[in-house]
Amino acid sequence: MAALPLRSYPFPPTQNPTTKTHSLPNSKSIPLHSTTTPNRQSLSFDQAPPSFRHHLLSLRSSAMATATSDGGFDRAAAVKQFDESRTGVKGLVDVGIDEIPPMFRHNPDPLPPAPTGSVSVPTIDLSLPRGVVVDLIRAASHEWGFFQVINHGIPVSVIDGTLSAIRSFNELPPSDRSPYYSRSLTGGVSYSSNVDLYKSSAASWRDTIQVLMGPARPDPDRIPPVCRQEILAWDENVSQVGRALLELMSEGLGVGPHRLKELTIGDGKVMVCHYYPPCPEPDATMGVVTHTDPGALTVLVQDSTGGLQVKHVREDGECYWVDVEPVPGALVINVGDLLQIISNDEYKSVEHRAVVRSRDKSRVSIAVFFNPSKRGDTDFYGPLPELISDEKPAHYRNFTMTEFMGTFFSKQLSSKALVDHFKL
Ligand SMILES: O=C(O)CCC(=O)C(=O)O
Repeated sequence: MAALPLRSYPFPPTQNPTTKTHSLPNSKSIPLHSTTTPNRQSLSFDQAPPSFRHHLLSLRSSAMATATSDGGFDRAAAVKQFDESRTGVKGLVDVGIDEIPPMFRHNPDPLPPAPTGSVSVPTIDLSLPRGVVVDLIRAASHEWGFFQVINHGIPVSVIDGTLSAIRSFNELPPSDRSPYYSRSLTGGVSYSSNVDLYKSSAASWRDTIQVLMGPARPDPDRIPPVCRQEILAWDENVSQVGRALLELMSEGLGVGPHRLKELTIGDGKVMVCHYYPPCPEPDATMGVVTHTDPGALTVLVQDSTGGLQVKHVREDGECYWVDVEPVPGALVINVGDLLQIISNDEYKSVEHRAVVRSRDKSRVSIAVFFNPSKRGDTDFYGPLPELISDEKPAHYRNFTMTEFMGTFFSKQLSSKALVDHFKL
């Protein structure tokens, strides 16, 4: 992650993001025709306007090989040229590459996938009696840090429509997407590839729209029209589910239903809408590298492609990557670092990643990160006092959100060190 506005991922800023003084880049100059008519087709190279074709061709050659004078690979130059193309990873696919550029190559991960059918992330039916749901969520949050929920109240048609709107934006002609491309989150909305592009050692195969949804929403005009209504409605829907889950998880800690909400968790929200284009060499790259989520709670929806994997230590001590199998209509919930700390390790923040699965299919997922909106110098976070006793002393010290976020942004996205940093 680079410059300051970018540092909002996955924490919303404390200032009001509706300030209109900066980009969404050129938002006032985006031609109407490019945004009011959703184009649900991918653009082939031949269909691109001639000026853009030239741009795409130079992008292809520079992304494939950016040579240094000693014959080596100049990663910094490749990254810069890729970023300046302003069309993301999808822009590479649009020009028909048949191998991935070196800057996207990752080292293989030695951890094996779990044997098929041996273990699976729990799926919890929220329509079961409340006491049963609380117990199931408590157990899943403790053992897995991840679970899926069904019967959460969001219709499948809304889920499908939202995922499809995100896909539509990413499959607009490149010349229609690129005016939105920006690493700046000033204004509360950005579209770019790899939030940590300039920091990571290998880029990942994804493009992302980020929207800071709380405590204040951005000016809706900054969200691309082709997915605007869907993104705003998704925020409404997920916020309701998020609040309900926080109550259930609060009860699961034995501190009453409102304790976590009192900490303003649920009010600070960032939505990230990921698009993973089809990939000519899926096994050579990653969608999202191994990481834990720094905030309190994440609510994610994914399409039917699959690719999200959770690191899980089985009862026999073996550690595996376990697929979070797409369940139609389900939401994926996971505990973040902050909630692990607040719960004094009752709930676990678990490492996860997204692998790239398909040579010919794109994948869409939308994650909403919930964080406290109270960020003052006297607002301290740490293990809830109710959970601390002589038998169960505090595992972490208290800190302000300023210190917490500063620590997060000083590490790479893949780091697991945030929780350790505050350990006593
Ligand atoms: O796309 C996914 O399934 C995972 C996304 C994710 O882990 C993240 O945004 O932090």
